[in-house]
Parts: sequence; C-alpha cells; structure tokens
Amino acid sequence: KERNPTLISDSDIQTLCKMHSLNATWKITPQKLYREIKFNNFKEAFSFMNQVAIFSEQIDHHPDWENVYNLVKINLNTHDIGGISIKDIFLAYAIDTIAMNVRV
Ligand code: H2B
Repeated sequence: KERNPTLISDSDIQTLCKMHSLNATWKITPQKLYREIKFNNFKEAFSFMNQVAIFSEQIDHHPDWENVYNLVKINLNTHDIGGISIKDIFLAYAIDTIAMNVRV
C-alpha cells in the first residue's frame, strides 16, 4: 500500500495552484482548498458528483462536500496530515476539468 502523501509548504501550494490556474477557482488556505460550483440544475450537479466520486475512488482521495439542489460546496484536504498534499492539488485539477465538461 502507498504511503500517505506529505504536507506541502504554503509557497509550494501557491506555485502549484498558479501553475494549474487553481487560484482562479479555489480559495486557497494552508489547511484546505475550497470551491463552490453552481450548475444549471440538480441533474447536472449530481452528474458532476458522480464523475468526481468515481475518480476519487480511483485515486483513493475523497472530497468533503455538500450539495443543495444545483450548488456543490467542496473542501479538499488530506485528513491524515491535516493539510494540503499533492493529492489535493491533483483532485482539484480533476474537479475543475470535470466541472467544465459536465453533460447530463
Ligand atoms: N481522502 C482525503 N481527502 N484525505 C485522506 O486523508 C484520505 C482520503 N485518506 N481518502 C484515505 C482515503 C485513507 O483513509 C484510506 C484508508 O486510504
């Protein structure tokens, strides 16, 4: 089994997020990444969540999220280390890609 990913420094988080334009879509703190996404309706929101859920299982890294109708609020952090690891950056990038391509 893989080892837990390690914490990355605040400046590395900033650099990595800017490299992938995550700073445009995510609120970045040393503890977590936060994003809200509003879709056209519940069907689109749930289609998005389903695709993210499948991807999350594949990488064994899961969002903390909530959904009310067409709105999805997402927190990403690595529970085991209480902060941001490379897995959060990777998942954030995947979430942005999936959100851009949602089809119901
Ligand atoms: N997801 C997130 N966001 N943080 C974790 O620390 C984490 C996870 N740990 N998914 C994984 C699963 C761990 O619990 C399993 C046992 O690998």
